[in-house]
Amino acid sequence: MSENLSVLGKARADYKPKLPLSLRTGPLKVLVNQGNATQSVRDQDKIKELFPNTYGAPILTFEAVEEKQTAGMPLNVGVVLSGGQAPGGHNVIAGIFDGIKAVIGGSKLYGFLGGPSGLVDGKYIEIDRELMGKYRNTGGFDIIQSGRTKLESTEQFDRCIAVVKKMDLNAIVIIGGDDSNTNAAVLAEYFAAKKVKCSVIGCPKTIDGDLKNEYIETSFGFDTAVKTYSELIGNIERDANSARKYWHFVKLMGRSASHIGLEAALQTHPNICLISEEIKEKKMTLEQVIFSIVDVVVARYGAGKNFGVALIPEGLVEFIPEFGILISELNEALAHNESEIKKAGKVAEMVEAACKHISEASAKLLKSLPDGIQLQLMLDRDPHGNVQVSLIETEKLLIEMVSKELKVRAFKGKFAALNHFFGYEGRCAAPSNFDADYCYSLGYAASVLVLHNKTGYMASVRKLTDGIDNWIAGGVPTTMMMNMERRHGADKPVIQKALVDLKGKPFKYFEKHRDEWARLEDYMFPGPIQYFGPTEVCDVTNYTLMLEHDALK
Ligand code: FBP
Repeated sequence: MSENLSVLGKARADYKPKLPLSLRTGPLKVLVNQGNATQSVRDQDKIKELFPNTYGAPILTFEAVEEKQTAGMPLNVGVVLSGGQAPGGHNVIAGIFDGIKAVIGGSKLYGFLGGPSGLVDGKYIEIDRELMGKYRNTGGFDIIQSGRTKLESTEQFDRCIAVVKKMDLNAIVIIGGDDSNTNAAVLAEYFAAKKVKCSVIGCPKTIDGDLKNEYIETSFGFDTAVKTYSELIGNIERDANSARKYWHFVKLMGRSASHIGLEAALQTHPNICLISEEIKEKKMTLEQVIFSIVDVVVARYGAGKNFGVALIPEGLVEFIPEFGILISELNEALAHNESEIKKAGKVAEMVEAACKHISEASAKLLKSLPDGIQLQLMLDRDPHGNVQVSLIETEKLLIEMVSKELKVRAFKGKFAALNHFFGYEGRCAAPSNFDADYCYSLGYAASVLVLHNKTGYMASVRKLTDGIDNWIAGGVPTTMMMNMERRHGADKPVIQKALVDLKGKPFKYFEKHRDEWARLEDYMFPGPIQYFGPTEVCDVTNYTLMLEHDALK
């Protein structure tokens, strides 16, 4: 790591993340309360059959007590950072580090290098106090790097077992999103079936905000990433309102879910914000989506405002029904005929080859798209079978189609549109105070789960808008969040993604205000994340969480 810490970086290194009261007495004095047996969100029989050893475990909640609850034995723990970066990952590791060292000084933390492949290949480093000290409260995953290898084959699992035995590990903590935590659950089940005494614990990470439910109120990193994007969007709005000559189309990361776009809209009040989940619910065609944008452009022009800001979720195309069908047909076609389709090499030939394996309607749509988008739709899926939506230039597609429609409508003004894509700009930002504290608490909670030999659990910290003292730490069985979904042309057990709830309070708030935001320049400029200063400025979390918990003041 670079030793060139900025002035802020140096000051930030001294920040002491806060823990909830239930963890503040140290891991040994934590009472683990067990709830009732649980079941998966859907497909219970199938998930139970696939996870016979780990299914049905109870929810766990931690409580600080006076008496030690268990003897302090040395723990050897391996940690993996998996998938896309999210602010606060280093603090999760710091929480695990401090937790196991508080059990007994001789405990050791190892970091597997480069994501899950480091675990399979036995590539790791020991994370000691000095190394950990350089990464506290920093963004990024660079302490041990990340990767997207999917753990799924028996051969990989057996290699993990060999590594675990050689390193004499008590536990592996996998810090990842829905797919990586699915891997963690499958690995936990495999270890349990093979009587390997090594726990597998997950931690909920992803800027996308789509790994959430009653017990996982938010995934870490969402808060910081969205605050970073909102700062940039606010700056763009101010520029648009000053120059009054451009329309800015801003695509935002977030995969299938529009949580990032919705939260950024709540923070900045743009003129347009598309919500993929709503488009799907209303079964809007691509043409209708374009018309809805053009209507706003024309109305604003009519009011003398030939400028504006539009937010576009990166997963949009998957939710426009005809695109959704095209993508799932292409997924199947590529899963079974990839070499035949890709052999051609040239886009037009690949399109021809793909069209032989998809419906007539999808073939027509694919052929009608610009070359660049055709190619982007046929790129390799990620190791989990997801289409790589961050590589599809939806913002450019929309600009092109809006321009065409404006010509059809004989638009008198000049439509000067600029495109932006915000994703990487926020994924490694230094964690907000909220993420710094939340992540540290998640890591510390993971160390308690390890101490109590729990496996197949995800660390959980709840009541996140109630003040840190009252946060409830514990563990949730990962199988509880699972259902069966189609991936890579086959049905697989996966953690159910949490998409934007159209009946939820964040969306309802947005729906109530968006027409006004479309017409007016009610822009909000959130500015940069503040780390030092009054608590109402520095410790405030995001609108999504506050609205969901009726905590918006
Ligand atoms: P995760 O689900 O792994 O947390 O992904 C987060 C994310 O930033 C998505 O928003 C985005 O689509 C994807 O990663 C891009 O990842 P990559 O840079 O590996 O293509």
